[in-house]
Formats: sequence, C-alpha cells, structure tokens
Amino acid sequence: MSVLIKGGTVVTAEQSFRADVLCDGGKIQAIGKGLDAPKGAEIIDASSQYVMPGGIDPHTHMQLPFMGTVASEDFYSGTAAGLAGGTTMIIDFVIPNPQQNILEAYKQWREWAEKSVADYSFHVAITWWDDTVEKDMETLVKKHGVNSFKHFMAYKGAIMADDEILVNSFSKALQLGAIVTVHAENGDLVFRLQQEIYDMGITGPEGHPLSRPPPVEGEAANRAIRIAEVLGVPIYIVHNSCKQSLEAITRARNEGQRVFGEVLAGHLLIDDSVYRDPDFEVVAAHVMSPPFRAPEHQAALWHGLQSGNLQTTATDHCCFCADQKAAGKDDFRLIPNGTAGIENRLEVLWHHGVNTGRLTMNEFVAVTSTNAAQIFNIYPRKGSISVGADADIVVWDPEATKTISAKTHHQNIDYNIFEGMTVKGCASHTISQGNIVFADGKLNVERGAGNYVDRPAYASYYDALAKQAEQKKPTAVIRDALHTVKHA
Ligand code: DUC
Ligand code: ZN
Ligand code: ZN
Repeated sequence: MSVLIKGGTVVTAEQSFRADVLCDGGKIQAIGKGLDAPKGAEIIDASSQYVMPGGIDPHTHMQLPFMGTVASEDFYSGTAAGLAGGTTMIIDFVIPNPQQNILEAYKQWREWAEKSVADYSFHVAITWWDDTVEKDMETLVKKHGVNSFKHFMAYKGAIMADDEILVNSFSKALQLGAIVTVHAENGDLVFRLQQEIYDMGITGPEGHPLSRPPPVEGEAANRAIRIAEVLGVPIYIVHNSCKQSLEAITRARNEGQRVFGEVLAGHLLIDDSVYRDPDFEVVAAHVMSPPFRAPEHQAALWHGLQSGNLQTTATDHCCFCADQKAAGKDDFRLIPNGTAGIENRLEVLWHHGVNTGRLTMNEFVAVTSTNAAQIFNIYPRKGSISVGADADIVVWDPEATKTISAKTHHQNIDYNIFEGMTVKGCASHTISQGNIVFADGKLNVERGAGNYVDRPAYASYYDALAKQAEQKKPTAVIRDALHTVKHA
C-alpha cells in the first residue's frame, strides 16, 4: 500500500520544510512539493500539521518477569499503545536470570516479542559472568544485531552487576564494538537503607523513595562512568532522575569522554509529592526505580536536555496493576517497581517542552527519536525523514488537545501517572512500516507486524577507541617509562 502525506511541514532533527512525503513498500520513496499520488494510494491531508520521524522509546520492559510477577503490558498491547502516541519503535531489554544462559534468554524474549505490532530491538543485560557469557556476548553482536549491553547496579541478590562484572563486561563490549548502558543506583546502599527504614517501622510505600536518595544514584553513575573512562568504552546512563547523576555525566562530557544520558518523561514532569498521598494505591502506582524526585531535580533535568548533556527521552514503560502492586502492602520492598508511559511520552514532552519554549521542534525530534537512532546505530534507517528510510512517521496536530486518563488510554494498566494532564499537540496519524496504523483516535494494527531491528556494532570507531584506551592504561604508561629508562 502507498501512502501520500500531503501538504505538511516536515520536521527533522536538523530542519523544518514544507513537503509531501510518499511511502511505499515500507520505505519513504519521495519527499518533495506537489508529489502525485500513485493509483490506489491513501492520502493524508497534513496541512497545518507536522510530519516527523516516529518516536523511538529506547527503554521499555514489555511482559517483564520481575519481582515475583510479570509486567501486565505485553509486546502486542505495549507496541500498540506506543503507536497510538506516535512511537513507532521500542528498544526493550532481555534480562537473563543470574546463571541463565544469555543466548537462551535472548531467544525467549525474541519469541515473546513476535506479537509486536511495531518494530523492536533489544539491549541485553549482563547479570552474571563466566566464559560462556563472554562468548555469548560475541555471538549476540556478530550474529544477532545486538550492540548494547545493560547493567543493573541495583537489585542486590537478584540481577545486580557488581564492579567485577562491570569491568569484565565493559572490556568485552569495547572489544566487540558495543555500547554499555547502566541502571545507576548503588545496590548495596539501597539494600542497607531499605533494611534500616523497614526496621524503623516504615513499611509503607513512602519507604521506597527514602531508601533510594539522589546520592545513591549519583555515586553509581559516577562509578560506572569512571570505570568506562579507564577502559575506554562509550557508556549510556539510563533514566537519570537527579542532579547528581546529571553532574557526573556533564563533568565527564566536558572532559571529552563519550557518555550519553537518558531521561524519562515521568522524571521530567512528576515530583516526589506523589509519595505523600495517603492512599496506598496511589503511592504504590508511583513506585519505580529510581523514584520521582524533588522539583529542583526536574528543573536540572530539563536543563540537561536543553544543554545536550542528556540526549534521549524514554519511559521505562513497565506496567504493574493495582493487584500486582498490592504484593507490597505490608512491605514496600515487595512492591513491583515500574510505571507506564509509552503512549504519552511524545505528547507530554511536546506540551511541556515545545509549547513552553524549552525545546524547539527540531530538538523535540532529536530527543524523542533521532538521537536514540544515532546512539544505537540505526540512523538514518530510523529517526529520520529521508528517502530510503523506514516509513515510520508521526503526523502531529499541534492544535489538538486531549486530557490523559487511564479510562481512555490503550496501555494495559489501570493507572496513568499523567492522569488529568491536558496536553495540546498530539499524533493525528501514525505510520508504521508504511501503513497507517493510527488515525482519528483509532488503532488499526496487525499482530506480529513488527520486525526485529538489527543494530550493527560500531566496529572501526571502537577499534580506534580500544587503541587509545590501551595507550592510556597505567600498565602501558609504566611500560613506556621502563623502556625510556632502559634506553637512556
Ligand atoms: N526500574 C523500574 O522501576 N522497573 C523496572 C526496572 C527498573 O530498573
Ligand atoms: Zn532501571
Ligand atoms: Zn528499566
């Protein structure tokens, strides 16, 4: 099927211009003024609308088995909800259990994701270490299009990666031309604080943020960044929620280190007052890690996006309904961590970013799509409006308004953290692989239509980085000094 998007303003990360866009065979075939519609083409009238690359959410957890339950949103409903909000691709996470073969876990997630209605890819978490993990990382990069490995520095006793794992995995990733990513929270500190808070008699969900204060995140971010610096590997810090981790990123970037930072729409827009609600269900619905922070952190995170020290926005979409959250009624440590947002990310960022003047439209495209495509090496196939790119497009009506509610959202969760927020600017049409999958508020999706997206390694650039890192290593410096002495 061909689709002609007529009369709109194309907005990319670099520029804005009036043009029609013709999609056919899943790709963008032509961009220009006055394009003719091929016979049988569907036509979208985009006058007074913006035509942008579909959103890429680089951080989701569909149907994740976690904390004794399974996330309620699966790959079908989750990717559909994304399309309803203009997000056309996700990068989800394979999270092997400790000791589980990581290739086997990867295959399991691939199977679960076959029902996706939009394109998807996977970061793979390194939760334990031995020779087989090292070998399987290589297979994942060379045979399965994985170019990013995730490390949870929290969740002690479960999926936490300690420093030894970080060092081993970071070194291997560099060798393979893969980027490393971390969930930065000091798991030992969280564990200790959780115990102390619980022992003080604070058993309710208000104990959750108390056990994960900003320095716990800042310390871990800084540690991961410094380990990556010594080893010379590029690093991406997921869901920065506070000034402390942003400062660690900013400092390293100013020193020339290749460090990237992600921020969640939720952390930009929701503060820690949600944890003071008297209702268990409301507080538990906001239990995620890292937690929502005091308003001063939100202001800093917006500045991080504006200055370019944070490059991507995501959701950490990980849904648990009220009955699942109730598992922690008497002990906050047992509340499954996670909140939703894939459907609303673009509209809340447009409303609070573009409409307020914090972001230009082009910056909006960069932080919702293009930067993620570039960092994870799928640009310009994704994240661009260019001839030959995948026809993953959102047509955006800047005048449309809507009030967000769990009663009307497509997400498979009984709560919406943006409940009651009225936004101006929403997706009028979403095009995925050249098909109109969302129009006039209605989804028209096909189970299994989503494709797995291979993400190639960054081979030659990383070779140069590896050489550079080798020369800077203390062992190399000592070798050079000894050599000089010997020949003096
Ligand atoms: N944080 C969450 O809140 N949920 C899933 C995993 C994570 O790191
Ligand atoms: Zn996380
Ligand atoms: Zn996550």
